[in-house]
Amino acid sequence: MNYFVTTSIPYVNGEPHIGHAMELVLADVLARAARQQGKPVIFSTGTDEHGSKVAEKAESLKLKPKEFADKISQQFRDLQKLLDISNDRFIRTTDAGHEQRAQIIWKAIEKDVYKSKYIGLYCVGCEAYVTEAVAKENAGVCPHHKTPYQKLEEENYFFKLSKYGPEIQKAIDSGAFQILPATRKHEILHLIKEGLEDISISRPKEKISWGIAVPGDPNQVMYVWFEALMNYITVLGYPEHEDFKTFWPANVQVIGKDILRFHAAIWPGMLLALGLPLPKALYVHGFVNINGEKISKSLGNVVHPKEIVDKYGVDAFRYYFLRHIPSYGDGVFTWELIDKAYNNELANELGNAVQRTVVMIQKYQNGLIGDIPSFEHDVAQYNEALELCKFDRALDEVWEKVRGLNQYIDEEKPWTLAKNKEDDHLKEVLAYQVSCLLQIADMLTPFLPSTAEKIKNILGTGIVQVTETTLFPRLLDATKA
Ligand code: ME8
Repeated sequence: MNYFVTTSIPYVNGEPHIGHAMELVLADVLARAARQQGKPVIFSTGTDEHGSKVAEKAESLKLKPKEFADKISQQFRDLQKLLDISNDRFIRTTDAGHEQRAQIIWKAIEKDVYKSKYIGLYCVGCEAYVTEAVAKENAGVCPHHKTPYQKLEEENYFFKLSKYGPEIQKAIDSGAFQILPATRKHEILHLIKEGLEDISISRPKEKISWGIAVPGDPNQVMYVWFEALMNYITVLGYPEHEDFKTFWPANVQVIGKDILRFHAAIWPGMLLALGLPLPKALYVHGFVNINGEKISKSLGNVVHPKEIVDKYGVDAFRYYFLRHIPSYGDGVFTWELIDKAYNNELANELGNAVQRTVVMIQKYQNGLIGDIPSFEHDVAQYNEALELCKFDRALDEVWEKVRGLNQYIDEEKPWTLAKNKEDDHLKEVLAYQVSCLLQIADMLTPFLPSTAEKIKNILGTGIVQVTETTLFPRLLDATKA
C-alpha cells in the first residue's frame, strides 16, 4: 500500500533548467496520483553535491564547495515551489545524516569490495570512468563535454558488480524490476548481457577531497556516483528507521535516459549486495531540447523555468511538459508550441467548457446546479496510461473527455432548450456537463492540481461559485516570446 517515488538528485554545478523541471513534474504526478488513491506516499528529491564537477565549478567562482552547493541547492528548492511539486523529502548529499548512513552502507557492502590499482580514463563532466574501447571510439575526447578524458592511475576500491549481472538480468527479464519504456529495458539488457565489469568506487583524497570519507581509510573518499545512489535509501533512514522498513522498495524511480546505466546496473548491484529488494520500476524519460538544440549555456538558448511560469502560469507549464514532450521519448520546447497549447487546448477547449457551463447555469438556473445523477465515466485507459507512466496518453484521455463535452454541448444546445422551456431536459443536460467537468477535475488532480481544485471549487458545491471562472485567461501578447 505504501508508495515511494523518487527523482534523480541533480548536480549543483549549475542552475536548474527545464530538463530538471520536467523530471520533477513527472514524478510529482505519480506522487499525487498515489495520494489520490489513498496511499501513504513518500516522494523524495534532492541535490547531489560532491565530486570533482561541483568542486571545480566552486573553485572557478572562488567559493568553498559547500557555500556554492548551498546556493544552488536552494535554487532547486525554489524551483519545486514554483512548480507546485509536492515532495515530502529533500535530501542533500552533504546532510550529516546522508554522510553517516553512506558510511554504514559502505561497511555493509564491504564483503564485495577490494582494493586495486585503477589505470584508465575519467570524464569529470560525466563523473564517469570510461573503458579503453569507448575512449578509442571517441578519439580520447568526451563527446558530451568536448573535453579530453583525464588519465587516472591510482589506488581505488572496487565493487564486485560483475558477480551480480545474472541476477539483475533475471529481475529485469521477469519484470520484477520493470524498466519503462521497453527500448530502455532492451538497451540495458544488451549491456548486461555483454558482462558487467567491477567498478571503481573511490578516489584518492589527495586528488579529490570533496567527498565522503571511506570508513577506515583516511586516504580515500567515495566516488560521487556510488555515494549519490545511496540517497534513495538514506533518505528513508536506512538501515534502522521505520520509513525504510515500510517504504522500500521504491514503487517508481524517475530518471533521465543519460543515467540509465547507473540506475539499472550499478544501483541494483549495490542493493543486491546489501540483500535488499530492487525497486519495482524505473521510468526513464527522454531529453527536452530547446528549438531542437541541446540546452546549453554556450549556445545561449537557456530558457529558465520561471520565465515560462511567469508568462503562462504553473499549470500550463506542467501541462506542456506532461503532454507535449513524449513520455517515452525526446521532445522540444519552443515558445510557439507552448503558446499554441495554451490557447487551443487550455483556454479554448478546457477553459471554454468550464466557462460556458458556468454561464448557462447562472443564466438559466440562477447558479443552482441541483442534484447530479451518477453517470458512468470510463477511466480504464487513463488508469492504464498512468500505470505505464504514459503521461501524454493519460492527458490525451482527459482531452477526449473535454472535447466530447464541448461536442455534447454543441449538439444538445442548452440555449435552445431554454428558449423552448424544456426545463427538465435542460436541467439534466447541465447536470451532465457538471458531472463531466468534475470527472475531468478528478483526472486532472495529479497533473494540474490547482486547475483541478478551481474546477471543484466552482462546480463542486451544488451552487456555482463565481469567484474564479476564467481558468486560462487570454494572453495579450500571445504570439510573442
Ligand atoms: O545526472 N532534458 O545530475 P544532472 C531532460 N547528479 N532531462 C534532463 C536534461 C534534459 N535536457 N538534462 C538533464 C545527475 N536531465 C546526477 C544524478 S542520481 C543518484 C544522481 C536530467 O543534474 C538527467 O537525465 O546531470 C537526470 O535525470 C537529471 O536531469 C539530473 O541530471
